[in-house]
Amino acid sequence: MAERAAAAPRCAALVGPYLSGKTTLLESLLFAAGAIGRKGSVKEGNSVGDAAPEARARKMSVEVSAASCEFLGEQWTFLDCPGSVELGQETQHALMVADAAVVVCEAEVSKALTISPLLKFLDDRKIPHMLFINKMDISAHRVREVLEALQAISSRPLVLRQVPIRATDKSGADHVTGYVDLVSERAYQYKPGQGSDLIKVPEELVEREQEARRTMLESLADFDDKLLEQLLEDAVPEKHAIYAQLSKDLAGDLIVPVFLGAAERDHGVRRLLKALRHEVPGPAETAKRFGVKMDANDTVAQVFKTYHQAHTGKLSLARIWSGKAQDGMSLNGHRVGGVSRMKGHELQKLAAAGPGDVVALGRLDQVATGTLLSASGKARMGTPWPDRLAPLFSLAIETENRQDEVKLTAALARIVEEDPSLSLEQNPDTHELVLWGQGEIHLQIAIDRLRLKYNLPVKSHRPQVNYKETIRRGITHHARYKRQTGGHGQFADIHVKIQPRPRGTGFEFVDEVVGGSVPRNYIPSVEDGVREYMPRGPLGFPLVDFAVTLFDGQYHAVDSSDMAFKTVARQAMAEAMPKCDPVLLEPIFNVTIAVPNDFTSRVHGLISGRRGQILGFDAKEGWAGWDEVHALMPQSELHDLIIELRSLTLGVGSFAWKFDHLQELTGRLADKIVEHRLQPAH
Ligand SMILES: Nc1nc2c(ncn2[C@@H]2O[C@H](COP(=O)(O)OP(=O)(O)OP(=O)(O)O)[C@@H](O)[C@H]2O)c(=O)[nH]1
Ligand SMILES: [Mg+2]
Repeated sequence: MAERAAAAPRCAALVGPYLSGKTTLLESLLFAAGAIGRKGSVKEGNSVGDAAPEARARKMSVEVSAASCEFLGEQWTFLDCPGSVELGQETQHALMVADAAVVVCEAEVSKALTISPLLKFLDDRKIPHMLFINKMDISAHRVREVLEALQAISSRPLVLRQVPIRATDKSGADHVTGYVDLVSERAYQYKPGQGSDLIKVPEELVEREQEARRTMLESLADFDDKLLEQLLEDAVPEKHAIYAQLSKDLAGDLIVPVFLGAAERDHGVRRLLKALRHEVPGPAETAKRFGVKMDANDTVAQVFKTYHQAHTGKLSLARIWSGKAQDGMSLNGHRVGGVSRMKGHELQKLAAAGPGDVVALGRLDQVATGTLLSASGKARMGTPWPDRLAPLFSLAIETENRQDEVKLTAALARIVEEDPSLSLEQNPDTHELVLWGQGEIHLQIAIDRLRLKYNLPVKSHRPQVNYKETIRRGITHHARYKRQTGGHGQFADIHVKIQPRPRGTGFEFVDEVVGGSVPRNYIPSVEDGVREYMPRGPLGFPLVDFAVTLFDGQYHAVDSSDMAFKTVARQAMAEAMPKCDPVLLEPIFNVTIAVPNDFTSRVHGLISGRRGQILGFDAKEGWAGWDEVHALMPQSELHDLIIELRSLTLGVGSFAWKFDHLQELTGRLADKIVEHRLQPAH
């Protein structure tokens, strides 16, 4: 390969399904680059990625970890992203600054589908990406089969860059011992912890190698007329031309190169690192791809992750698009308190960082993840920042120790700042503090964080459903309140008409008093009394959709008061409402479930099994091979819907929801809910 000037610092995101080996790959990449002397592992809890205690405890990544290193004189930052579908927002944010993504997946046919939403995200934004098929050491499938399964879900052509060399051991088991590189046509034998040995292409592989090479070249020829001509004439294209074409097609997200390996054994990792070095575009091209509008001499940086750490305070992880970021400078009007490179939890202070660098900017207290910072304050981003993921799962939480409540609010604010796909709701009906997120694991991680990082143990439980109640029958009622206590007494007397109102029209208070039987100034007190009763009707739930008309009453010149009229109104409601045929109302949501169409019929079963009503289904716009099923479903059935939906769909199914209406609920289910509500414990 020809000598070239060192490229600007580049950044690659390691993404892909849960437990596919991204954090292990990061460790191996850092080791191969010489950035760490000894390899740690996820199992032993000493890897560079996953340094947070919540990650160590679960042996999974819980947030993005950044690690910068130098490889052959060039600066790299790898962003090790969590694979769990519940932590997808982290991955999306990392991808918004990366020059390329390495999609790490397992050599498993049945798991191919799991990368489908990720590929969609990458292709929608034309983010260059390659596949690293990991765990080749334990794969039971042929590369060809895995590739076929992956190709079925990739809208871009996959271009295999290596073919494996296999050998049979004494027990008769088949192992990958090396690979043939399809561009250089060189064969390598893996050696643990070191660069592979160059060997002769094994005799029996020559034919397969030739065929795979031809397939690779044909894929490239689709994007280059000259190459197409050469292939048609059976001419052998030059290697440097092939490399140039590969870089160009990767940069344009036209093809997806595929590499093979086993991160845990360092197999194929140096090859991957070299491919990154030669083929990944630099920060200037990436900023252009994202449509960053900036002045050449401005300092511009994109914040894509926020950390709160005990010893450093707030850190805003940012990619510098242009200019020089320095301690003490002002970005968007905020003063930068330190610039450091990260390697897991290790920080290395820098005097300044330049274009392409990924650095933690200290103490930008007012700056949120997703902010494009600039010295001028004028830089703008073209590609919109990904939307905050809509919440899918919730738990009501409370501190184990009552005196911690104030601390809880502050800690949760930080946790939500670190992970915007979490949110909080103070439910006005049930008075619960509800934590919303993407799934059960997502919330458990947040709860771990409260305990481990903020020393705040919390209890969690399934949130209550926002049941309401209404009446089905109207009556008129007369109520009188009279007390004689010492000096002057209390007196109020009213006649009210109570009537049901149509669903969704709420409460109405009507004043039909004539001739001053209830003086003007007491009428608002009557309404107040009625409203005071409303949060807890005869069935124990908030009352909605009814009208109270005050049409007559009596007062006493001395003994009547606002308080007396308020009390009599409350009393009237308590006496009359149980006679108005009260009925429970349950919230019904409009739900849209999105799944690959192989699963559509299962989703129908899922909906009907949860008292849902299917409204119809159609193809999901912009998502080849996916359906959307529309349904009405009761809120009480939505709590763990995402859990069952994911287990039915290899984790890729998701849903959107919004409140639709309240619907009467009668029969045994309603009786049980009311009975539970009216228990003395409540
Ligand atoms: N056999 C084998 N196991 C591997 C390989 N790479 C990783 N593993 C194992 O796979 C498991 C998951 O590895 P991680 O590196 O934590 O995977 P990850 O993709 O970072 O996981 P998440 O970030 O939680 O999605 C660990 O037990 C690793 O030891 C490999 O090449 N071969
Ligand atoms: Mg990981």
